[in-house]
Amino acid sequence: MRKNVIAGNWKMYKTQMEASEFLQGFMPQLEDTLPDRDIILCVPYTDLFAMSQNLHGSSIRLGAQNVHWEAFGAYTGEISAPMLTEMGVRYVIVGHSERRQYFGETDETVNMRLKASQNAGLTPILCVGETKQQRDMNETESIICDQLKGGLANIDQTNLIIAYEPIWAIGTGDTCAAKEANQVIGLIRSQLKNADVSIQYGGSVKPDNVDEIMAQPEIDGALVGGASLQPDSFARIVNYQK
Ligand code: G2H
Repeated sequence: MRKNVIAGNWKMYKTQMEASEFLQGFMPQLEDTLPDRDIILCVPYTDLFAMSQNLHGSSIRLGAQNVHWEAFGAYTGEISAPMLTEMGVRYVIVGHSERRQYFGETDETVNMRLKASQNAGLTPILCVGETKQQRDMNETESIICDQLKGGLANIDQTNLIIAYEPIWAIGTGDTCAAKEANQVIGLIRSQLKNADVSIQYGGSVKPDNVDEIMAQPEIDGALVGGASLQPDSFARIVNYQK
């Protein structure tokens, strides 16, 4: 059964103190019974410890935004999957377009990070998506298929979430039409071996478009950047109505 999954991606925002303030505003706004959806907050590494303590006993799950493929070693500045799990982290974003664009992430390194995450018991959220130029040249399908093929080579698809994030719709306010996102997510699903993988849409998801996005039959959730930073807007998003 596919599960609905709403994840906030805080990117490089919020100090530990700001993260605690966020939770004070956010937690009281969560509706009591949301058994049909998982809620995840993917926060900066420096917020993880305080967040894991503050979220203890709550239904909100903790995620990181990247992970190294080795369990330990001389990799200055990197963080491994066992380090994350020990801190109570259960999810990790892998291959976000900002990591591909600014930090040289490739399908091969994405694949290694996915393997390391699953080996440590983390559920990776694999991000795929095309640029505006690729979309304009009708290359969306081939780009997505290549990213899936390379990223998912020899990867177990039972412990996996995928996020379709068209790069042209990220942080731009320019949302991909819900129907178009639904169509691409259907294509992604057709490429998978496991029909139960949850597939999210990401890219300028906001309180005023989340209901329409979540009403699409192929879309199982949202990966939310900017609108996850304010307690009120993220609360409205996780309390979406289908
Ligand atoms: C896409 C998304 C979160 P935003 O990067 O992963 O960010 O919602 O700000 O477009």
